[in-house]
Amino acid sequence: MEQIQDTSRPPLEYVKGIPLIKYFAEVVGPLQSLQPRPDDLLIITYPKSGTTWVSEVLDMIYQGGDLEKCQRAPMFIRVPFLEFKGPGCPSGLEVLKDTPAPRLLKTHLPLALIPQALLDQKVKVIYVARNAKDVAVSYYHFYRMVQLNPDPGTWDSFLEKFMAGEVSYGSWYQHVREWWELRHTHPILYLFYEDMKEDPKREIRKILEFLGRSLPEETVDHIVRHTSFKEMKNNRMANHSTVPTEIMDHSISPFMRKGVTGDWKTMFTVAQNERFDADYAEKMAGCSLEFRSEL
Ligand code: PPS
Repeated sequence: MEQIQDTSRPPLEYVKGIPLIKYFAEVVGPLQSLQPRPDDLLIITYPKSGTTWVSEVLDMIYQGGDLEKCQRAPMFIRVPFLEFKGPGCPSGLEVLKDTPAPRLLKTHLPLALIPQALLDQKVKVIYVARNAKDVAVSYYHFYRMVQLNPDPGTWDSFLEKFMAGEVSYGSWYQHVREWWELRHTHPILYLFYEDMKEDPKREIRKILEFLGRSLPEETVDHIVRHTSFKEMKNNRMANHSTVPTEIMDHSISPFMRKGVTGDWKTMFTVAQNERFDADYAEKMAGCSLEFRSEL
C-alpha cells in the first residue's frame, strides 16, 4: 500500500479540464490501462447520488441475497472504487487485482476520463443520478468530513463552486447530461435516486432485467429491506465507518447522513434557490432529463 503523508486538504488538480482530488488525479493515467472483462459491471455516478446504495443492492443481487456473503468485506473492497487513492487504504487499482469476476466497479469519472477500453468493449453501466440541489447539500457535508477534499468554505461559497463546476469531478450538469446522451450508443441503465426512494422494489426489478438475472420475490423483498437507509446506516460493511479517520471523519458529519429527498430545503435560502434555478435552467436547456427535487 502506498504511503501518503500529506493529507492536509490539498487543492484540486485538473486533468483534461476536470478538477479532481489530488490523489485521484494521480490515478487517472495508470487507470487508462485497465483491462475490462466482458462480465464487468460499471457503477457510474456524480458523487453523492446513491453510489453506495446501488452498490449494496448490486452486491446483494450478485450474492443471491445472502447477507453473510455481503458482510465479507467493506464496500470499498467488495466494489473497487477505480480512481481511489488515500492514506491507510489500498488504492482502487490494488483492490481490483484481487477482485474475483464477475466484478462490480465504481467510478465517479466523467466521460472524458473513463478508460477507453470500458467504452470500446461496451461494458455495461448502471448510472445513478440525483437532483442537483440534494447533491450539492450532500456534497457540502461530504467535503466537510472527507479530509482529502479542499476546505469547503461556507455553504454559500461552496454552492457557488458547485454551480461553476469547481468541485471535485467538475460539473454535475455536464456529468448527468453526457451519460444520459451516451445511453443511445452504450448499454446504460440510467436510474434516479428519487425513483429508488419512491419504490426501491420497482428499481431493483429494472436492475435485474438489465442484468438478465432473476431472483425469487422473497429475495427481492429481502434486498429491499436490507438496503434501506436505516439498515445500511447500521451496517459497518456498507456505512464507510471502517475507512480511516484521516480520510473520513464521521464525527464531523456521518457518511450515511440523512438519505432523503428534499433536504436541500433546510440549507438553501430563498435567494440561493432563485439564483440556482435560473442558472440551472440555462445549464440544462435543451436536455430531456427531468429531476424531482421533492417526493
Ligand atoms: S459517494 O461518496 O459519492 O460515493 O456517495 P453516494 O453513496 O453516491 O451518496 C451518498 C448519499 O446517499 C445516501 N444514501 C442513501 N439514501 C437512501 N437509502 C440508502 N440506503 C442510502 N445509502 C446512502 C447517503 O446518506 C448520502 O446522502 P445524504 O443526503 O448526504 O444523506
